[in-house]
Amino acid sequence: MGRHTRPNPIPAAHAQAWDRFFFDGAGSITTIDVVVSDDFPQLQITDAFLSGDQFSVRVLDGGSVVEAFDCSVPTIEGDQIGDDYDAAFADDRWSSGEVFISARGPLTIEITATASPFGGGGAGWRLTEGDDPCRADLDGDGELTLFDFLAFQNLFDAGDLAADFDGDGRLTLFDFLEYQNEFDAGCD
Ligand SMILES: [Ca+2]
Ligand SMILES: [Ca+2]
Repeated sequence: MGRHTRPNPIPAAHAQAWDRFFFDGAGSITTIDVVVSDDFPQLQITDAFLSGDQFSVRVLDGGSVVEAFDCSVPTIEGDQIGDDYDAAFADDRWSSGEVFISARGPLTIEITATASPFGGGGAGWRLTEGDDPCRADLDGDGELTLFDFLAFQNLFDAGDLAADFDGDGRLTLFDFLEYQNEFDAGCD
């Protein structure tokens, strides 16, 4: 069991590249301080090197959990892929997972190794581009309610391009229709 801490926030300009982290056996925790921006809101985690490790991830704002997910279960132990994180992320022999982070600003990523057949290893993480899977939740309370509809209407009436849901740079009836579609589709 061990605890690794990176005290310095990773500059956003570096956030697109995969960065390596090391972990000890199962139960060890790695914490990484980041600054999350609109440019790179998608957190991706992947095991690399020898397959078989598995992770559980939380994103913390102070003491509050703002996102949490379990990485996939690796399908095999002991296959070697080196530090090719892109390949490992796409390959189900290596545990991986991702989440869209809604919160912005300084946050802490906490990665717990939940399985580690070789007693430790190396893995990768990065922040990258991503789309909000629930952008219809305009008031950000995690549910789609009448208040989100009202918030949309307010943005639209104010000429705020946050209401440009079809992304054509203008506010038209089609934004209303797109908003309604996403609202009806729900967030899960
Ligand atoms: Ca809402
Ligand atoms: Ca539009």
